[in-house]
Amino acid sequence: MGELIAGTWHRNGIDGVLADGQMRRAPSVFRNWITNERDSRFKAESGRYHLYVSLACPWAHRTLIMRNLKGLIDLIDISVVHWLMGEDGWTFDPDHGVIPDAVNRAHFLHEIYTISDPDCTSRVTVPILWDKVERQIVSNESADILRMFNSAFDGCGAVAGDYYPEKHREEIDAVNTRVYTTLNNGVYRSGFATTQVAYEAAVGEVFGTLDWLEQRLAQQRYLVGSQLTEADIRLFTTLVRFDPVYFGHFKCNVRALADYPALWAYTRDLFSHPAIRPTVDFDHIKGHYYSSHPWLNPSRIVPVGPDYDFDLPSGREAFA
Ligand SMILES: N[C@@H](CCC(=O)N[C@@H](CS)C(=O)NCC(=O)O)C(=O)O
Repeated sequence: MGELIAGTWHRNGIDGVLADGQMRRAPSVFRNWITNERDSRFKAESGRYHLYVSLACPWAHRTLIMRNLKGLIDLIDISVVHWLMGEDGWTFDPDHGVIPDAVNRAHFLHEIYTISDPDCTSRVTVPILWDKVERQIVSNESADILRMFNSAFDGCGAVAGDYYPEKHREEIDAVNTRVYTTLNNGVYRSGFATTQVAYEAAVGEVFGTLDWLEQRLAQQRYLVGSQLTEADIRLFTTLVRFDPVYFGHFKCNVRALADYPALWAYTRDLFSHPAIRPTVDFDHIKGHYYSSHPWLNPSRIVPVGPDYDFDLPSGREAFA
């Protein structure tokens, strides 16, 4: 990777573009950890933490799914930003699906970062896990928030279920690494590339990984072992956006997700899960991407398709 071109962080919401045209994602800066240990600074407690999300964002989406799976709805309340990420970033402008900020009464999401750290100059991203007691951000890294939700609240009302089981951790980590680099983030690297070479490299990786996943999921219902794990949650939020957004908007159009029989059935299987289905909002997803990147879509027209039925039976139960 080359050097970051000065001044491109924050530009039009892109994380950063390197001199050779590759997009690079900025690292998350708040990395505290909630635990259930007695002397923990961020102790797991019902009602203490608040989650800020966008329904459009695949990273925030992961945390919403885990919150549902672990029965944390009554323990951790949420705010949902407006789907448009404009000049001022995320806002709480009223619209369907928006849940205003009842904790800090912010109108712009950047206010939350400033309350937490008045000198903060980092990117303002979702998700954010907020501590009402310390009045600061615990974490703005979705991968960490997933792990915290998976186990930290088990002693204070979370429902049973381990989505990062000890015996599969190595394999989950390995799958996550490939899926993150080449697919979750790969679609962004494809869409935000500013040279043909950088774009073709990224899109090649996207489809290399989709081909690999298709083979794997033709043999088994879930990515690792025989149960739903965080690896599936992390993959799902990219797959469900693939044909509606990434195929066209991010130029990931070698094949459609629906051209992959196992991956398409897998996506519908997860979509039908009672903890997952209510977290998918295609209006926020499509509205966000097609309207928030005017350099990719200057007209901001939101395509009407694809005309898919995510509710079609998946037939994946046969693997169970
Ligand atoms: N590493 C972060 C990335 C989160 C992220 O990039 N979120 C995007 C929305 S999809 C965002 O808020 N971007 C704001 C911006 O680009 O200014 C995580 O996984 O939690």
